[in-house]
Amino acid sequence: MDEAILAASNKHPKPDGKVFQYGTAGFRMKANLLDSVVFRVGLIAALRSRKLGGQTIGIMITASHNPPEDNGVKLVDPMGDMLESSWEQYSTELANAANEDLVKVYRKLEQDLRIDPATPAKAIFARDTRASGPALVKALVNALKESGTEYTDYGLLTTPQLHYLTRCTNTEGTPQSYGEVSEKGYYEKLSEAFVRAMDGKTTKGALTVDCANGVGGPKLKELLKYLPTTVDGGLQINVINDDVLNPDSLNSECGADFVKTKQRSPPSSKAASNDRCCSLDGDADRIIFYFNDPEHGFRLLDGDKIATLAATFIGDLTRAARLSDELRIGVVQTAYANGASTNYVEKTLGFPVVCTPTGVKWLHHAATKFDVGVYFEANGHGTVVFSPQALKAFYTTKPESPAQATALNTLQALSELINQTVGDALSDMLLVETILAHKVWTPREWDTTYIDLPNRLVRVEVNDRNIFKTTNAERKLVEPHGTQQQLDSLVAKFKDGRSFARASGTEDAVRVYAEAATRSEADDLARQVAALVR
Ligand code: NG1
Ligand code: ZN
Repeated sequence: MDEAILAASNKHPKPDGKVFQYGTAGFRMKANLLDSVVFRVGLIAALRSRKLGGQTIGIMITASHNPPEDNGVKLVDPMGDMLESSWEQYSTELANAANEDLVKVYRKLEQDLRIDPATPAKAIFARDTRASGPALVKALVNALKESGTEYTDYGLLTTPQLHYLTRCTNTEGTPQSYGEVSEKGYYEKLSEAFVRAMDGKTTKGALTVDCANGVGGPKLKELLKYLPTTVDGGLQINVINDDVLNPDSLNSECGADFVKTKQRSPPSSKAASNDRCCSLDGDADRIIFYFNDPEHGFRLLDGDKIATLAATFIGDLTRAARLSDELRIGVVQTAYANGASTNYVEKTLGFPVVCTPTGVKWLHHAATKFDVGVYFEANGHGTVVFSPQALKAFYTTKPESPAQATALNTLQALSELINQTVGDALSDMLLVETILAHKVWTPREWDTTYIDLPNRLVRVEVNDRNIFKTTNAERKLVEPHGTQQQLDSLVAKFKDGRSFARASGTEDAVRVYAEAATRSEADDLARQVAALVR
């Protein structure tokens, strides 16, 4: 087998002098540099699967919101969560092994991790719509074959669909079964749960969905075939930016990242004032909502607003279901969450807020400490996770009134509708539609639940971003020495000022975030902190 792996790896040689790192989003870079990395990720999947007694590992080839010429690859653990942190290091090691040492490093990992090479290995994989995807799939398949890994190629999928299928595959035929192991099973699960959660309520007007010209487009259109139409009180959806034939259009002038960073609708949107709109990102694991207010212009309903909406609704339901004393609801955010949202959750809703470092795996982990853990990054990546106790309470509590029965029924439906493995734009979209329908809210009513503090996010190019070391969920700098004191004294000059600087995990830059009482003060503070770290 070693000779076969070596021979195959020689067809996917590592480019000279390139250093790779498994970061918050796996490996991500210009697609033409990825061939060797994807091959080696295939080998890691084999090791990981064998280490876990032959459970199936997921592999997703995508670069999410990055430009079309980029691509990336990430691994999914058996329950559909992100690869366990300690394995990021092993992946990095194998990706950086010299061509001639590859088999040696592979076998050494196998030995060090006490992996029995005789254990069967299984993997499933999918890709987004990028033009570079099929060639990278070939590299992956070569590694899976030569490492003796049994695999299923699911073709094009959204990232959360691959997470769903990974979990379904590993729980099939057990009491923890997560759903039917097929793409169709995903649509059926979502649509059945949606109809049940809506409980006869209807949405008002259409929702315009911008699919970033990515894989979310065809998958949303597929999902719509399973959902009830407006005639039976279902959804009215206008799909835009669903061109997957022209690869250059991906994430171009559209998509969640464009809308969030440019603070404007995609130019292609024909939505009228006050119309509900949302944008997915390139692999449909992020979603943000927005609308154009005739008085105040563009209004963004970001991940913070989705989190507060979900926490409010689930909080109301648990009270109506008489479960609020036994179930702990909490919200997990990162330092990028707007201060007004944190304040709203703690003071108005009365739920605890936990702050974690950037990266969904941290948020997800913290959310599982609650019975109902609502987590969203401000950029729209997130979901709600339910503890086994919460699920048990939803399904076994004997209702003593019709109102309690209804609330329990809706909670059960939500636990099916919400993707428990990872943030899922399609599932989150249906969740928001459900809540707005129940509350009979327009986006404007949702928007006015609290008012965001003006804020500014700046990307600062520095010589070496690795000198910036943080603590306290990335909110304080410990290195370079003295910088935090200077930052603190800048912040002190601004009313409601808050600012932090951290090295990006996905780009070669430092990000500076600032918020303050007014727009100009937030801009000013961001500028001053950027100058400090530059
Ligand atoms: P970095 O580059 O580490 O700031 C960005 C996003 C994260 C997360 C990751 C993974 C911001 C400020 N940061 O991380 O929220 O989504 O990419 O894609 O949006
Ligand atoms: Zn994404």
